[in-house]
Amino acid sequence: MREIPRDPSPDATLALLREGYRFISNRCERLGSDVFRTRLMLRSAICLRGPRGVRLLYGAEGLTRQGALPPTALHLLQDKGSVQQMEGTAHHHRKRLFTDLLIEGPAAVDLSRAFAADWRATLAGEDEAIVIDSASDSLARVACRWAGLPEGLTQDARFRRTLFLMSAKAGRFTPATAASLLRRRGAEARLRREVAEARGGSAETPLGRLAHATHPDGRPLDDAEAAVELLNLLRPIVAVGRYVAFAAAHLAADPASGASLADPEARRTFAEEVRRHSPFFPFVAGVTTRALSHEGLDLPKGQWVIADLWGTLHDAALWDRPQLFRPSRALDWRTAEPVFCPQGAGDVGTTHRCPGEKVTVALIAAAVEVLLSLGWHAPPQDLSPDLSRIPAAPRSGTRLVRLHED
Ligand code: HEM
Ligand code: MYR
Repeated sequence: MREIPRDPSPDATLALLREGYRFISNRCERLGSDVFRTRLMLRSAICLRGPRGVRLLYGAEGLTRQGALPPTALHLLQDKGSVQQMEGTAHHHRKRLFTDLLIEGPAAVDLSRAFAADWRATLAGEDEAIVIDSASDSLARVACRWAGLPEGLTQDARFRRTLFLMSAKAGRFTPATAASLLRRRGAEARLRREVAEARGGSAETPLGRLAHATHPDGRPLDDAEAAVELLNLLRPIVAVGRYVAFAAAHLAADPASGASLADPEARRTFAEEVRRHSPFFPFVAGVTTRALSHEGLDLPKGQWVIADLWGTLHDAALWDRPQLFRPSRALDWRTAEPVFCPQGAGDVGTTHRCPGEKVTVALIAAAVEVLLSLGWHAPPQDLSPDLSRIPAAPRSGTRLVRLHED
C-alpha cells in the first residue's frame, strides 16, 4: 500500500479560505497524487480528487455525514435530523420520499413550467435584471407554491430571500452567516406551523406528503423533522438560481450560441454542461464509522474524508480541456459515472447522491428557453467567478438590460 502524501503545512484552514475551489486540486498537483493528508480546523483530513474519492463518498459502507461538515454549513444546508445525516434503513426510507417526489413524480415538468412562466413575466419589461437575484427570487415563489404553502408566505419577499441566503452563506463563517442562521431558525419555526396545520389536510402537495410521512417503524415525523425536510426541498430549488446565473453568463458572453439551442435536447445538454463547468458544490465530506479499506487506501475509524467535486469535474486527466464550456460533451444526470459528480454520484436511492438533479437540469433548461425568448442586452461586465468564494457566482451576478418581448 502506498503511503498517503502529506500537505506540509501544520494547518491548512487559511489556505482553504484563500484558495476555495482550488484547494484540493492545487495540492494534488503539487504532491503528484489524487489523495493527500492535511489538517483543517486542527483536525486530520484525507482529501481525494477523482473517481476513487467520489466512489468512497457515494458507494462505500462504513461512512457517515454526521460530524463531517462545519456546524454552520450543516445548519444552513441539510441540518441535523435530515435525510443527509442518516444511514442504512432509516436513510433509504427517508430518501424514498425525495426520489418519489423529485424523480418518479412530475416535479421537474411542473416546476420548470411554473418557473418559465413566472420568470418570463418578471423579466419582460424590466430595464435591468441581475440574473442571480431575479431567477432565485422567482424560483422561491415557484417552490413555495409547488410545495403547497399559503400564498401569504409565497408573497413574503423576506422569506424568499431567507431561502436564498441559506445556500449563499453556507460556505464560510462571517457575521452574515450568523444572521442567515437566525433567519433560518425563524423560517423553520414558520414552516413547523404550516406542517402542523397540514396534518389535518390531504397528502397531495409536497407539504401534505411531509406532514403525513412516517419513520420506518410507522411513527409520524414530528413537526420539526418535517419542517427541516421541507426546507430541503425549498432551499435547493432556490439555489438553482446560481446555475441560472452561470447559464445566462454563457449566453451573454456568446449571444450567437443561442442559435444552436432551438430544440429541447440541445438546451438539456447545455444545462448539463453548466452543471459540470460551474463552481458550485465544492467538496463533500464524511467520517468513517469503522476501519475500512477502499481501493488501496486503509482508513482508520473516525477518519474525516473529503472528496473534491469541483476538482474532479475540472481534472484534465479525466476531461478533454475541462476549462472549455462545451455542451457537445452530451452529459446526462442519469449516468452513474463517478467523474460527472456536480451533485454527487452513484446510486441515488441508497447513497447521499442529490435527488434533485432531474429538477435542476429542467430548471436550468427552462431558464435558457426564457432568455432566448426575450430581447436583452448584456453590458460590459465581469462574468468570471471568484474561485476563492464558496459558493461562487459570475462576479456581476450576470447583468442584463433593456429586457423586452421579442
Ligand atoms: C444532496 C448538490 C439541488 C435536494 C446533495 C449533495 C450535493 C448536492 C453535492 C450530496 C451531499 C452529500 O453527499 O453529503 C446540489 C446542487 C444543487 C442541488 C449543487 C443545485 C442547486 C437540489 C434540489 C433538491 C436537492 C433542486 C430538491 C428539490 C437534496 C437533498 C439531498 C441533496 C434532499 C440529501 C440527499 C441524501 O442525503 O441522501 N445535493 N443539489 N438538491 N440534495 Fe442537492
Ligand atoms: C443546496 O443544498 O441548497 C444546494 C447547494 C448549496 C451549495 C452550498 C455550497 C457551500 C457548501 C460548503 C460545503 C463544504 C464541504 C466541506
